[in-house]
Amino acid sequence: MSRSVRTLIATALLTGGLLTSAALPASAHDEQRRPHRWVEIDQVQYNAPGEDRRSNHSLNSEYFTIRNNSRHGVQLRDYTVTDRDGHTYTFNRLRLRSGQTVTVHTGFGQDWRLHRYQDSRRHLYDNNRGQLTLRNERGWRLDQCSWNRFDRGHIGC
Ligand SMILES: [Ca+2]
Ligand SMILES: [Ca+2]
Repeated sequence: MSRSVRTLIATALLTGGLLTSAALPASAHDEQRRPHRWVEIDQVQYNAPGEDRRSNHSLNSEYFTIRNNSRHGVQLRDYTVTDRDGHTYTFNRLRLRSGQTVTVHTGFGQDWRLHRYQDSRRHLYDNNRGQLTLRNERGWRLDQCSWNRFDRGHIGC
């Protein structure tokens, strides 16, 4: 977790505390907005195990995961994950429950709840060095995860 995200969380906790102490009723809108700050990049398998072939199996063995660490469900529609080359994945409608993780695979597949597919014909993430950035539907940066070749193909963020 980046320092900026920690700061956001600290700010959010403080704000939540102030709201609670003031006994202000939280609207449904607030409940939806606040938890966005606890959604983060959990893991990146940037190098598919074995030789990189363009088989769908190899492509789908390259993936990243997004986790909802908040206590509330979060709607991920229009959340984006961008890499350094400017490639962007945009989430369709998906409500991620508290504690749930969604896996986004590089290759082809039928989207179902916690597995999504980018339908790419090539591997997307550099095996030596790269970075993913998660933004919410408003474009606010929620998390960032970087790797290099010493991470051996997989990184927990
Ligand atoms: Ca790769
Ligand atoms: Ca590989």
